[in-house]
Amino acid sequence: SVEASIPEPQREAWKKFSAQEFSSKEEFEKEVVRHIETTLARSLFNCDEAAAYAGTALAFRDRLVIEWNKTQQNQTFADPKRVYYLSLEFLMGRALDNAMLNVGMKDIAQEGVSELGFRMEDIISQERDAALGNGGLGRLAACFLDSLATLNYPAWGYALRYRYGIFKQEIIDGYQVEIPDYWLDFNPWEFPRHDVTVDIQFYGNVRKYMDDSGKQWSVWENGEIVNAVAYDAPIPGYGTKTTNNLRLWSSKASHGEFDFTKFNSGEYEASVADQQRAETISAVLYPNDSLERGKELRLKQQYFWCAASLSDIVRRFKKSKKPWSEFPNQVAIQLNDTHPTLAIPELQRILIDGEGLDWEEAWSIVQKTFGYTNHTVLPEALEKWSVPLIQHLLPRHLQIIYEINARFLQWVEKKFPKDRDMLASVSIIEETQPKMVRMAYLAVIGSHKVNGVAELHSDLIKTTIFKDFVKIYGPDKFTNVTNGITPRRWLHQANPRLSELIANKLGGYDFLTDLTLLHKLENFLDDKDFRKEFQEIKYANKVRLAKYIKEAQGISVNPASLFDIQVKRMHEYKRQQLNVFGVIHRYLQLKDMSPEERKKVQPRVSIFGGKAAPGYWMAKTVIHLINQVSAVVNADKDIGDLLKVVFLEDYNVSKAEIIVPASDISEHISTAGTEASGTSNMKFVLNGGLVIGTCDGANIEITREVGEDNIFLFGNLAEDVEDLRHAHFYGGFELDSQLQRVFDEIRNGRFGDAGQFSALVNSIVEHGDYYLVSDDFQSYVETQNKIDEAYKNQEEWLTKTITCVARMGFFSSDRCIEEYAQEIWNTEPLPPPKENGA
Ligand code: B1H
Ligand code: IMP
Repeated sequence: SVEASIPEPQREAWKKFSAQEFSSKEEFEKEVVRHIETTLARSLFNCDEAAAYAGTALAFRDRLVIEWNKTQQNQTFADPKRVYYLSLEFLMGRALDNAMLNVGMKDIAQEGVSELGFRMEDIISQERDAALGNGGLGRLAACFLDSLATLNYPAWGYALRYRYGIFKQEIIDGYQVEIPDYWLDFNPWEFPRHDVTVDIQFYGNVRKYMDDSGKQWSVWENGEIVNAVAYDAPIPGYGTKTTNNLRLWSSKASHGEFDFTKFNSGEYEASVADQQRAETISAVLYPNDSLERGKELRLKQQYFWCAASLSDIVRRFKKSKKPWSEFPNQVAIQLNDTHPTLAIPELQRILIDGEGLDWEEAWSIVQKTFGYTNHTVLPEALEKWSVPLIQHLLPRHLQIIYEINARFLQWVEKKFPKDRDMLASVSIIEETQPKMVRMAYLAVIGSHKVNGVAELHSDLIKTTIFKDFVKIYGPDKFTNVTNGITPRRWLHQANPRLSELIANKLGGYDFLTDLTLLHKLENFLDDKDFRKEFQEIKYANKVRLAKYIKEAQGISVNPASLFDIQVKRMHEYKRQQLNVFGVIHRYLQLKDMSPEERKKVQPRVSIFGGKAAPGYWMAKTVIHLINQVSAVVNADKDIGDLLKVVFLEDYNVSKAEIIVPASDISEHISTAGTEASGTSNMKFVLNGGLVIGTCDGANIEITREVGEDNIFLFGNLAEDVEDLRHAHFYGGFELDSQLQRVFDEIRNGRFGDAGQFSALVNSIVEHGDYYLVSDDFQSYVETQNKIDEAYKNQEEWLTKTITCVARMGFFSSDRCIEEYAQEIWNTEPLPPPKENGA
């Protein structure tokens, strides 16, 4: 604040001593050693790789902080419209490598640490992943932060500072075991802001009163107060000084909550228990991807985070002393799925109960401020909260939600008189027992734009879950922003040799900030040296992954084999079961062959990885089956290198950086219409791998970009899914004979105790095969055979992979952010000021 400023006469002295960035190798080394000796109190006789990591991270952290301060100062001074990205998940991964590359000092640092006796790779791998997310939705948020900073948008991320991120997965006897991820022992990237705290209220009651002027007010009172404390992390852009902020809220007992009478009367434990209860709110990330479970603590997390973030945003706005009507011109808030939907009634509450605006004026501000991104149409993922639960926890918000709904329904009634069905179908309140609040409807009604994350998905939401809202609002409220990925992490960082090769050909690294420049690679399709090196790099990446597989899983694989990879959260709709049934089928065929026939077979390694939600029994069964198949196949002397099956433990962002560059084929084989977008498909192709996929999510747009000849599509289309499901129930069920054989072998115990897998098999043969595994099996197997054939012609394969890389420009998250900025946020970049001499 202004009062905290250093007085004018002393500023010269201050500036003289202002922190400076290191800019040479020697200065860097000096900083590393200083941090190890003073910040860490270690010495050259006591410096392991962990300490070297800490010293390097702290040296870079200082650099980031200097630019971060300047960026924040500049944004405060210019006071432009800011973007606030509210996401319960940010799957950031490691920060050091990203910081070095974005700042552009990795080479210097690499030489520096080597002079001090370390290897950069070893140092980098000391860092723990910041794993505050489940999967695609959380990683998308992380890619967006990178793009926002790189493009100089004044933007903040807001989330929770979970003490435990997504669990670590161990595989014991073929089963998933979850280990808590306590990741905060040493986290140099976060800054506690003990001066930035917000009181958050829960429970209590609402009292109405009239003031002297006759105006009605509602006060929410007598609740429990929990404290939100801000922790900030710097987000450096690539090739720019802009360094944005990710603000994470941590929950703490408020002083009111810490009961000193209990404390003094010897009930020490009871008072500490209260404290712990408050701290539980931000304790743990819910580990469900695309599944809602309606737990009270989850609702508490959501409100705690929304209320803290909005209080912060409103406080910042009020510093400018602009009228409230200006709020939507200063603030754009993007809701990452429905998880932050409570921000809508919360802003309305602040404006009417706190600031005294009347309903209409407040509501118009709310609607102009929010945008909502939908990430799924799966019914089990659509959030609903029970009315009694909200009533208990947030009584004032429930009133506001009812008022929003009443006014909305009145308005709909005028547009569609006497259409009772329409009113029931679009009501925010579902008339079940108990009544439920449909969060997606609240999000649609409270936002000015709603977007899906790939073209097919954005079309589907308009014809399914939000069909009636399209009738009500017209189609323009609904739009598409196809997902993207940051090429900085997913090409430059994960695949430095490929990035360098491309830079050599294109004459520099401009493609990292304008990915469409990759199209020029098509000019080098006939360049022998380029082709050779491209191929060598892929091979080296496969060698690196093979080495990792040996270390981590103890399985030897031949890097000359075709690497077929499916890594993503374990989910029935993603159909890892289809993949493993295909693997079993392949194994059975190999067993049937004569040694002569086997010689003609393309050797393959099937690599799986991914976590199952701890309560998702079917997904855990699929993990178990993969591990059983792996044990049987890998030990079979007849098979040798012709087929290896690997389940990689604990798939996460930093492992993805090793896995993604090493694929020949990756699998994106969801039942058509179920995967909203997918983003790993983009990452694999950008790194020179081809895709086997269904016509689903972003696969469709990848096909549009790379051409049908360069992707292996199979399976039924989204438009046919409903009829097929219907047919399963009413038309009887005929199983594909090859799949029948796979099931027979599972049932006769070839892959261990058959009882373990009966529910999995029965979900298909007896319970309707909801995900259409049997319908797509034949087409899947045939397409895999085509892949074997195609791979034998290595020159053609190489041409395909290079062509694909060249055509991936569209999938940069920079393109997405520009679309959001123009179509939804109406914001402009704020480039850093030119510095003297720069
Ligand atoms: C996606 C989720 C999700 N869609 C609920 N929905 C969650 C829903 O904790 N929860 O309750 C967590 C996650 N995640 C994914 O978003 C889609 O399935 C992908 O297709 C998409 O690429 C990704 C990013 O848009
Ligand atoms: P806000 O106050 O929460 O909007 O946070 C943005 C902050 O950047 C503002 O508090 C600015 O005052 C603040 N800011 C301005 N200059 C600096 C700085 O040098 N370092 C850190 N924050 C700064």
